[in-house]
Amino acid sequence: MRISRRNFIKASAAAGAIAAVGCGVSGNALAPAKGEKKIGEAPGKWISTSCQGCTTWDPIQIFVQDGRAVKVRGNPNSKSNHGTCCPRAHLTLQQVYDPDRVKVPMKRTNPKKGRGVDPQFVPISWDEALNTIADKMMELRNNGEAHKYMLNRGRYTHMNVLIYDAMTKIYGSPNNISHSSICAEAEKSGSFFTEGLWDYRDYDMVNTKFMLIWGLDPLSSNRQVPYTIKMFGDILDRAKVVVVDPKMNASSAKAHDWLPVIPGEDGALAVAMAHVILTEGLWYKEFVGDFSDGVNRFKMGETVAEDTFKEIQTNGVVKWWNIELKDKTPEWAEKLCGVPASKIYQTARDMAKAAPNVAVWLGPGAAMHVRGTYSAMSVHALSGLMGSSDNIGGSLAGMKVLGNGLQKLDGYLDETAKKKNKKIDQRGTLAFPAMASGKPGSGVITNNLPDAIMAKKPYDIKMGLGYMNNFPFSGTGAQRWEKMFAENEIFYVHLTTHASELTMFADIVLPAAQTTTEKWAYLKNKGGQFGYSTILQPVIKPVWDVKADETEIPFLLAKKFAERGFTNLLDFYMNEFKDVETGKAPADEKEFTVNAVKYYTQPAWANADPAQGDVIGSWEKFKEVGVWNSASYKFKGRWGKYKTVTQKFEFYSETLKKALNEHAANNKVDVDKVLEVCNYEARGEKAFVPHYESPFRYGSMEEYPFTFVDHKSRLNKEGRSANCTWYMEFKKVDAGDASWEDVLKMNPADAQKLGIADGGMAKISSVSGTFLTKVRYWEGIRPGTVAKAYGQGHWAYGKVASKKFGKEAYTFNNNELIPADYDRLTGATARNGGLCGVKIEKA
Ligand SMILES: Nc1nc2c(c(=O)[nH]1)N[C@H]1C(S)=C(S)[C@@H](COP(=O)(O)OP(=O)(O)OC[C@H]3O[C@@H](n4cnc5c(=O)[nH]c(N)nc54)[C@H](O)[C@@H]3O)O[C@H]1N2
Ligand SMILES: Nc1nc2c(c(=O)[nH]1)N[C@H]1C(S)=C(S)[C@@H](COP(=O)(O)OP(=O)(O)OC[C@H]3O[C@@H](n4cnc5c(=O)[nH]c(N)nc54)[C@H](O)[C@@H]3O)O[C@H]1N2
Ligand SMILES: [Mo]
Repeated sequence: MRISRRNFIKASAAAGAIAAVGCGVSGNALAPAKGEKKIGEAPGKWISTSCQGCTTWDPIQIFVQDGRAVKVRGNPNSKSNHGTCCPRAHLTLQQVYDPDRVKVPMKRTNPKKGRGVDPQFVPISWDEALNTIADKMMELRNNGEAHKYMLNRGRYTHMNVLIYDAMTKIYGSPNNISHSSICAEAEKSGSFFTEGLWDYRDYDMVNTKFMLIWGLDPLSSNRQVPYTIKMFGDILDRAKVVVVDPKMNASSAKAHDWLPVIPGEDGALAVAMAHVILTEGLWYKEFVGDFSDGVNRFKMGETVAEDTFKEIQTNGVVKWWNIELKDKTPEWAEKLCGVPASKIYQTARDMAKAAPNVAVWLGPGAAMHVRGTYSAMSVHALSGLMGSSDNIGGSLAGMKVLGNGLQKLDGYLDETAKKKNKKIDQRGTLAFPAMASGKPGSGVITNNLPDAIMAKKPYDIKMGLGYMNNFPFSGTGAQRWEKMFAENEIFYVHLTTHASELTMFADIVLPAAQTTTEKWAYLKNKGGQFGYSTILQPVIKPVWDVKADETEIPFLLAKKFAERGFTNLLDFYMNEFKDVETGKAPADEKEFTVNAVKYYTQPAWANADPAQGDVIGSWEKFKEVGVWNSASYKFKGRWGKYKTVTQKFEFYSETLKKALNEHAANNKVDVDKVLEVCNYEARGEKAFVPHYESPFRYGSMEEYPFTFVDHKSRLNKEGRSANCTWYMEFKKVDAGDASWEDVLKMNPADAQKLGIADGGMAKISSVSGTFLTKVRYWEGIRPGTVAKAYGQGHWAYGKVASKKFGKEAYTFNNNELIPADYDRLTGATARNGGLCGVKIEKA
């Protein structure tokens, strides 16, 4: 090999470009338009917008030439991504120009519903579509059944308040149901029940000296993907990086150490680390405090008197020790979690050496378990012991992002809208505490909808409107969603770019504007120590006859309601969304949309105080720069003011105790009964401290000896990129995966024992069913476990994603294999933590 690295890169970049143009790309985004100049020859312009590929909500810019979007980059004005984007932002081009998009409104003419049943969609006008929807909604309302209408929200922008909140509430239904609990809700309980933060965290990648990445792969997914890709090399130079994940991933491939935990045993590993930190006197004294006489009484197996320890920023460290930690040695943990005791000691000691500049990055892999609240708390409690909560190099809350919230709706609610009806998802019932922000019954339980609706408990549902969601694919126990739609008369409307699985059950399909490229909106997020507000705008003329899901469609429906005598929603939209500069009321749905974005973002773009963040000056300038950055993070601002019951970082969670007691009282039982019904092991005081719970598993070890590990692909934009050829072509960027394939990754030792060849076929079965899959040998997965990336296995969506559109998938969807269950304290869907036992046989 005589080729230099630089020349090699040049050569491969050229080959890549040829492949991209020549491979029959969906829509051929890069091909010159007829009679126009080639890329590079005609003038063009970078336009600011935001990637909607994941919850990073990355500020980006798109280069537009002759009205075509041709290239994507990170927005250089962003302080959170430093002008970078991740591989997925580029897929936007194929999404918007995908020839398989829904191009006009359609209605179903075949009343029969089911997988493989042709809906016999026929094109209709926007007017007919909106009239039909408005008639149905008004009919329900006039019959006193407004609550039998539900709004389903999948991915969204912050404009969702107009359709998700305002439209649903003013119309008079309690059922605005989001996807949050099939997302990563259980993770939030880790920081909430310890430090009162019901949110995802930011992690200080600039200053961290030890990074413990636990149950996620931040180079591939999570919420700061571009920034992590940019920073990871620096972090490796400065800090020790350790990854806890049953399978190797992009981060552990580079990290100093990888602890391949047995799925679901995270709690054992975490409490054993805490045990080492306490017995060896390694906690961060300035945060946690110390024994009054400086003598460490944390000795294996020994109870400690509470009054001997004086805590500073924390609550209950001695209680935690006495109730849970005193016997939880690394030797005990090793047998459960599969990580050698020596590694547990070493990791705890190395981490403590770096305290308080320690980032314990908690991800869904350690939280979205059946007993996930407690593993999430156990992992996050390490940030307390390290004094790294809200500290330099540690785990941070967000900076305030300036913006206006949803206006008050009270004046627009009539008798129907004021009626108190229960929500359909059974939140707040004994088996579903769903304690978002510690309030019982306040969290959504998305994936329980099929069961609740089929049982008609609390009642039946007659109509649904969903946007940017695909629950029959994205929810575990996916079969239940299909059954619900096939067997119940639910008039369903889908606002979508593609005919996905959910669309195939719809009665009306409305072509939605593609979020990143065709729609006005904004998003708020945090990353790299800054908060930000980032704009989305139509960078091109919409490719098809589409409308914006969160703004234009509800506005047009409001007009239709008004024509039918119900004016409240239109009144709200007309009165509250005058142009903030001219005071002019919106003339149509387009003006309404821009007025609304302008109104919600005004405090940011009009900000004049540099202490708050960027001073942009005008709406025009905001559209150009695309992003408003807050001032940088103020460390330790929350010390002494945590939003917990004690205002301290709680190792003994008075906050969880209060919430559990409230839920028990609501249901006239005691806390132990709640824990029993909700399938937790703790009883008594243990329920209030981070502690170990054994993983709950579907399928016995005898019948289903392997454990299934589900994970995200670097190229997944949740479920939205599956029809891109670039997704398929570059699939090999996921460690262990292959392009144009969806393989089950098996340790060669396991596969050989079963006589399965590398590249051979196998049958995989769980309690939910049996599926065929291709097997790939991979040492990056621990024996006894098998892994497959989530994202493929569509039987609808488009020509690339499915084998026979509307009928057949070329592989299986992980959510058909994984049975539906929950971390009931949060309502979150469990898909990690080893809940899915599987059997593998040679096929
Ligand atoms: N590339 C990509 N990035 C995304 C998204 C996307 O679709 N694609 N979506 C965005 C969204 S909506 C979200 S919610 C976030 C979530 O994304 P992340 O926060 O990164 O988390 P997941 O990939 O859901 O977490 C699964 C990880 O946990 C590991 N795991 C599985 N079981 C266990 C276990 O028992 N213990 C431990 N310790 N680990 C386990 C898996 O191997 C995998 O690495 O990502 C966002 N970013
Ligand atoms: N097994 C497994 N399941 C998972 C995950 C996993 O890691 N493993 N991840 C989970 C997570 S974190 C999340 S957040 C959920 C996401 O799950 P959902 O909220 O259901 O979102 P998507 O699957 O992305 O589906 C979005 C649908 O919207 C449509 N669509 C695509 N682009 C647009 C657009 O621009 N506008 C509109 N209006 N519609 C559009 C398409 O029909 C697409 O199918 O999935 C969850 N499901
Ligand atoms: Mo998510």
